[in-house]
Amino acid sequence: MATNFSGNAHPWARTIFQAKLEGYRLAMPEHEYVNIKVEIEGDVGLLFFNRPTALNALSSSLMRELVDALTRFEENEKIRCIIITGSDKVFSAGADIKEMSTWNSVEALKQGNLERFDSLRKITKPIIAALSGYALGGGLELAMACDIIVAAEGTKLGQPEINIGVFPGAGGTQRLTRAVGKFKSMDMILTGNTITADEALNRGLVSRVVANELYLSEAKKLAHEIAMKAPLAVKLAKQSILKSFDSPLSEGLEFEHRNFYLIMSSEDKQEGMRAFMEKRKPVYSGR
Ligand code: DAK
Repeated sequence: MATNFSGNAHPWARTIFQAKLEGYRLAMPEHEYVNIKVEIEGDVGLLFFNRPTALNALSSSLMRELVDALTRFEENEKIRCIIITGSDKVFSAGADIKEMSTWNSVEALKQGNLERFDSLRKITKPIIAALSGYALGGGLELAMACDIIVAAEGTKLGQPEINIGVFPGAGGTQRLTRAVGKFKSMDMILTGNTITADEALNRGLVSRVVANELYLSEAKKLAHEIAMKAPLAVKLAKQSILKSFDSPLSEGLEFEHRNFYLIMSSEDKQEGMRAFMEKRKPVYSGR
């Protein structure tokens, strides 16, 4: 017999069932976040990791809150760009080693953190990671799952998992290799050594490096700049770029061309081109 969760089921049963449906999102009031903080600045949603005593280690409860907050940002039509950041001292020192030390394979699977990392892929709005201090292990993997990375010049980036008897398991072996190539990726992952923000920039691992005190303001400036563009064009451009990681060139080109045909019917395409010809700034509606 099918279970009807809209009926008299216990509220917790309903919550868990709903969470599974929504891909591990657990709906929680925003004011109950304890491991993150969220702010909305105009059309930009900001998410701050907030576990200073654990150097923003990505515990399961932090990851749950992260997915919840990102889903809210995605659903909020006013938000057009998202920033994920930490503090000046640390973006994130990686997955929570103290928590992970108690897990065997079954427990790790049950926690579902891998699915939480992957859930970033469902967010269609651009996500900027703003790094400062350390971006290590799962912290760097999370940044690499974002769309743009702005780093303070003093940031140390690395995959030190090998030093604690494991290796990057949340996308690091794949995304780092695609960003910096096989040889640098092998060097970083097999030694666990960190690299500087400048080296990361030279290797294509980050988008921009700025003075330490400017990383967040630079990320905000960039986010507001993107937020002013036509939202549908931004969404389809992001989708098309991400497609290039998953497909051969011919398939990627076909995907891009279809998205381009699609955008030709948007109101914002009309507005953008009309505004150009009328020598004024466009006003986009998102349609
Ligand atoms: N987890 C838990 N606590 C951490 C932590 C971490 N990753 N990093 C630091 N802390 C805690 C320290 O234990 C310390 O706590 P107390 O001892 O005071 O209670 C506090 O934060 C301050 O740390 P330190 O005293 O060490 O601070 P320092 O400034 O001296 O050193 C450091 C900063 C970043 C160099 C150092 O803390 C460090 O090396 N941290 C560990 C970095 C690391 O190894 N990261 C990789 C973790 S493994 C997956 C998902 C994710 C992952 C894998 C799979 N699936 C879903 C499948 C990812 C794995 C990882 O990221």
